[in-house]
Amino acid sequence: TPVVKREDYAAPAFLVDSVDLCFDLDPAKTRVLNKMRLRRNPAVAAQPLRLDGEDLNLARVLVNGEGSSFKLEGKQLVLEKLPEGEEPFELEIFTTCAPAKNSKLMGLYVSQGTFFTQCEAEGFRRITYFLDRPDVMASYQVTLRADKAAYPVLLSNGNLVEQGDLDDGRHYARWVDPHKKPCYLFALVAGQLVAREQRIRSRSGGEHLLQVYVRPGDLDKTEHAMNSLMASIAWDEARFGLPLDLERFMIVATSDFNMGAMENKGLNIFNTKYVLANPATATDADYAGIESVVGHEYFHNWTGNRVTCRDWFQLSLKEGLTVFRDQEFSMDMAGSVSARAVKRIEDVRVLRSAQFPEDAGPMAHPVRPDQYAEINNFYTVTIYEKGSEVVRMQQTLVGREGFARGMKLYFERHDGQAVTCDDFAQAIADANPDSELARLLPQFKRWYSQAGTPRLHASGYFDAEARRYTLTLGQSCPATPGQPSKKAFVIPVALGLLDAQGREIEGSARTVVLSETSQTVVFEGIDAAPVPSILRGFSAPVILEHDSSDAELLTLLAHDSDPFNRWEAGQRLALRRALAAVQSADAVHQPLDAAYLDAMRAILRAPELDAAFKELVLTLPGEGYIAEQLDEVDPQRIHAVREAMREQLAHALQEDWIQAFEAHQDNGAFRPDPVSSGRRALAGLALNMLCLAARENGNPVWPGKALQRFKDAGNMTDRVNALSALVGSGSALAQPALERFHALFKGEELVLDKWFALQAGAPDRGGNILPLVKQLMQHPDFHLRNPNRARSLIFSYCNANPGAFHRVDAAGYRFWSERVLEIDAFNPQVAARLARALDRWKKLAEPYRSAAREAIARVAAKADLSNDVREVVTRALA
Ligand code: HT7
Ligand code: ZN
Repeated sequence: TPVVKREDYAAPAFLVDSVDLCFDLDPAKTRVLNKMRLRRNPAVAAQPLRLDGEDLNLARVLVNGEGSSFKLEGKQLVLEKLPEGEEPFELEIFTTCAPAKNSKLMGLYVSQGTFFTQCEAEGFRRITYFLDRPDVMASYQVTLRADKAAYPVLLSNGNLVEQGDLDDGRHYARWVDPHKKPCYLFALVAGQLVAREQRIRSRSGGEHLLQVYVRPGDLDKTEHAMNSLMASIAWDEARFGLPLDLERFMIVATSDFNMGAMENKGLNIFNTKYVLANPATATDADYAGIESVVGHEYFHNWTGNRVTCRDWFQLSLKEGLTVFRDQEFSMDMAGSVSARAVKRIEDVRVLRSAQFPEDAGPMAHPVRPDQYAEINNFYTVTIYEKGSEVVRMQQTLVGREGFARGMKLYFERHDGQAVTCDDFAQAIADANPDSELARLLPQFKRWYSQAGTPRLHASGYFDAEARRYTLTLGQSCPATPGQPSKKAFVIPVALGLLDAQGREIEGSARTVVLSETSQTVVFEGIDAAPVPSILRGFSAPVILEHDSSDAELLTLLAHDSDPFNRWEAGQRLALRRALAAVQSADAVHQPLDAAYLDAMRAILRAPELDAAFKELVLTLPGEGYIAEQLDEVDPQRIHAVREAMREQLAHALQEDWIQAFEAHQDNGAFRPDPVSSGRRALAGLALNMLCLAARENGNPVWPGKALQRFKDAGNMTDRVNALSALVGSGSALAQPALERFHALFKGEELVLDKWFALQAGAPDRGGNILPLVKQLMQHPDFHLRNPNRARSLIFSYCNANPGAFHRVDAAGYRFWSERVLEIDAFNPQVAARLARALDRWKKLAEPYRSAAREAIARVAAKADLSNDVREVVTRALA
């Protein structure tokens, strides 16, 4: 497969001033008339015009109104004889495409009778021939024509300037976007939709119309999305001084979408999962997801749309920055210090359980990659989540106000431009010339160029006589594909010292900027050996290696003023026990000791701690995270150990779980705020634990209570928690409850996704999950072509249920390879995501390792594989 290299970037030979698109929408054959005004780029030597196109039928090409010669070279349309000189010229291209046959969901497609587009990264070329690259920004006018009864709503970017009826029951709408944009931000929607509307006046006095479009019948599920949009607008103005620059801002929901949502200018298109919610159908996690994705797409309006990427290697310029912004938004919305910490812990959990493995595996790449075969494979946790951490470190190094100043300078310099990650970091540094970031900028930027998760080594030495504590910090970073050795990073390490009683030692808290391979930090006037709290708030995306004793970790867990490190101490204690049990030669038996269980009991009982925080502390590190700590992974053993730990926690703390469950019942109206959702989360965990304990002792009381709660629940969070307590503990009541759940939510697509996911992700008892997944594939509600449904069943099994997926008989891997190939035939992007499930196969113990390699080789052996899947499996086998 040919690769695209960052070093090969060249400015476009032609610039597009304006685009006038006219669509005659028809599912079988849509006609697209594209009239462009182009001119040669004076900065680039004369060369033919090469336009990208894919799956298009070309009917006509006119230059300045006259027929013109052209060539089709591969997928490109090449025009050699164009007017010389710098004068603009008109290029008219007439093509057709077949939206109803578009199963890739890229370009123009039909979902449940409605037309949608998805153009990022390279989907616009599936609509018309174009210079499909983000550094070509143009003004767009769009005319949509369609049957009025079938497609009463016709939407595109910008402002509606004209609409009316045509002959034969057709109608039209004309939209003009006042802002120049790259073609990946183009969008259209046409279909039977209804909108929740809201008029707002912004801080600066501008009037705006906000609309959330959904299918008729879904309007009662749009309130939270609209509230989230209004909150996002207010937040961006208050925190960064960035106003809404459009009269009209629209969100449209579709059930068929490859990703979460898309930030098309003024016309965001969303997966229904991130729009629709009411208390009966959506969980607290769904509500939080909607707030963060609505925020994310809205924040792109500045970070991505007003200032966009020069090329796709700079993707993190917009994605890392926008994730950072949505994380900060959710934290600010959460309010209290504790709720902010809960959000931070959740974000770090995602980073460590998904991005760290990516950075250690065959798909490892820098935040600004150097090459790709398929850009769609690079919408990764590295670009998004690690990219966000890289922005966060910049904020840490210049301070919150300094960062806001840097953002201001970034927009002053680059509004309306397509720029690079270098431009961003330069603006933040230039606005803060006296900062550590400015001093160390070239070195700091290694975070963009070097892949891999750095290790932060810490060791302390206490000199009682000198009353001095010396902390030595060192760093190293493992090799990654194509990068055998790494240079030192700039690592901001927030830290502080506690005394033996757990009190913060005054004046000890600071942020040390580690830029050498080793540095020492000296604390004078220390009376007794302190307990260091290192990497507070997870101040850098690194793996901390520090030999803390259990006693030190218990002190941190009980007393640290930094909630993140309090939680982290609990995770380390659990991890230590999990690893000891996994690595021991003995049969798995009660991996937890009294010290750990007592500490957890104390947390559960602590009156000053919030329920949400308790739930996080009492949740054990995931199986994937445990696996990452090991050189050789036996997924079954890890699963058995973690299950044994859960059962022990369930038994040992039974009285406290009962207390926690009973003390966290809310009967009032459902509100998805951090306090109430935290209470539901803890009650849910408690119920889970109580059902697990009941499994051992055969006591039917708690499964019975769980069933009752499942039936009576006033909201989806409580209902699904009760159901998963029954399913997770293998209760006999699980099956009837699942049937009831299905009957209750028959027409609710997003709830049915939960139903499939819950079953595919259930603990495997005797190898029963794979046959169940296969059986569920035959269920009338299962549709492989719908990405949400495919994810809910197939991905939940292959990616999120290691104990069931990694089977000694290799049947899980066979199933995986069959599904990758089956999906690749119609939707390569989704197939390539699934293909990543075996990324870490080289770490597996036998017999898993050989079987996994064989399964990957089986996929790679297929001749007509997509670029997407080909890149993933080739890297995996390298
Ligand atoms: N910027 C959006 C990326 C996206 C996307 C990329 C490839 C294929 C389909 C896609 N749908 C959305 C999403 C975002 O980060 O906001
Ligand atoms: Zn984004």
